[in-house]
Amino acid sequence: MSFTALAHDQNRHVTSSPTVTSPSGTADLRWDPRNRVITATLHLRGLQPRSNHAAHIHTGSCASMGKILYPFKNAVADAAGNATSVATVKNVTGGISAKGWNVVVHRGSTAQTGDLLCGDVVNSKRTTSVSVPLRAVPAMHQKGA
Ligand SMILES: [Cu+2]
Repeated sequence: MSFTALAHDQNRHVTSSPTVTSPSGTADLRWDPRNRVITATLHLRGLQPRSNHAAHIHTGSCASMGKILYPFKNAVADAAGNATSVATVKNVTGGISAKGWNVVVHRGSTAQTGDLLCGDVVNSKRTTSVSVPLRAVPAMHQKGA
């Protein structure tokens, strides 16, 4: 974010062009050992307004993504490009994996649209609550699933 002073050029009326932001977000995973349910909540920002994104927990890592493990409800951005989505996963006896999971937000409404954001789930202390930062997936890593 830069706050460079804008030249006040009266001849170039600047209409409300949207601020260019890059997508980012977090995924908060919480495991309740009593009912063995993982509740995962995506918080996304910087999306295209009204865009629709498939999101999943995949096996593997962001660098080497595996198959879909748990689906989120599709995340639908509001007019400001923000979105939230929840996944509820039942019968998880082992809790949040120490490694080998990653959270993926896809570019469009299906898993075949490529990968927009990804974050590796790291839970080496085996806690019941993990916050996963999501980062843009470089185009070179696009696999489309
Ligand atoms: Cu996926």
